[in-house]
Amino acid sequence: MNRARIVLRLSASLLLALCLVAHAKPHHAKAPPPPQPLGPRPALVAFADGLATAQGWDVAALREQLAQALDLPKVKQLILPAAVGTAKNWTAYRDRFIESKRLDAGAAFWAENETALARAESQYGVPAEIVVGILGVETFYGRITGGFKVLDALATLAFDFPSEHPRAAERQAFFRNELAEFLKLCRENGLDAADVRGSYAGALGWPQFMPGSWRQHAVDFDGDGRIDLITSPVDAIGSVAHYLAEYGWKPGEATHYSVRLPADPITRRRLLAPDIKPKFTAADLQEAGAQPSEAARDHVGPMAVIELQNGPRKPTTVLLGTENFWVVTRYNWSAYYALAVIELGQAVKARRLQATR
Ligand SMILES: [Ca+2]
Repeated sequence: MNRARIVLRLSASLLLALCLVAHAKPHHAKAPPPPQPLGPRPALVAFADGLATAQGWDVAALREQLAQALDLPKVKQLILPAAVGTAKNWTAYRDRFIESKRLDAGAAFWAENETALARAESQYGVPAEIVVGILGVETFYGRITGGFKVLDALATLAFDFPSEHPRAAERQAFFRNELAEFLKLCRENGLDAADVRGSYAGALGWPQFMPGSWRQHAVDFDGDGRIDLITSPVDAIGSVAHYLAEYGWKPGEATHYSVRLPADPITRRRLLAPDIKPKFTAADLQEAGAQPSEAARDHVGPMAVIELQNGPRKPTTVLLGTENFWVVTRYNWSAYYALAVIELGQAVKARRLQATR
């Protein structure tokens, strides 16, 4: 027999075998089962009865609507925190947001909404670039607002929250409240709850407000008589500025400064301990051996010493966050998020000035 042919045939059967092995792998075995309705479980029924009674809604209809909501496995997976020990990387995080396409979109958004941004700035004291930074990081200026059915996502997290989450009980209670807020919001704004889409956690529209934040902080900024964060960028602009103002934005105050920390590890640890909470005056920092920038030395009010990791090997990024930096973290509890918002806003502003020059 021709030796080459044997090799060929062997190879062919080996290939076939490899294909079979590959296809036998669990993720090829079968498609995941389609999501199932939550059904009339006791906690859901009690919630529906309590909410419908308090609001004067049809009890049976709400029970039915919630029982038919789908229990989404993907949502339960996404709500779990990232694995412990994963080194964060500010440089990589920054590059995801401060990139050419988003800067172009931001400059176009600013040009289209110049009047509304200026009006929000004069009314609430929040600079246009911060609002532009938030809307760019959250949804790429309304392009990515989430594809999950919010009713299903919130019902999943309200009644089938993954028990392996470290703060499962607290988070489940939070999402039960957000579900109630969502149902009220839909009735108040004439939205069909079954149709509204958003993030896996139920965040909505251009600014990705949670339903409770929408009801508490959103404003009708285009004056059409309704608050619409899903299709009105102008309502989104006013609402973001109003939200930050309500959390204590100080007009005219910087968001952050540069600093050099002392080498002594015990002092560094003490300065970093309050994390994003502004606790130290410029004098406190200098007394501890830190070297705040000249502008930071003139800053009145407390500052936070913030350290951002740049992967496992590169030196960290260190800065002083003011109370305004802290206000940005009220939108999303993360120094990485806040700095990305601030730097995106600055970069869009620079691109805009370049374009108009
Ligand atoms: Ca409106």
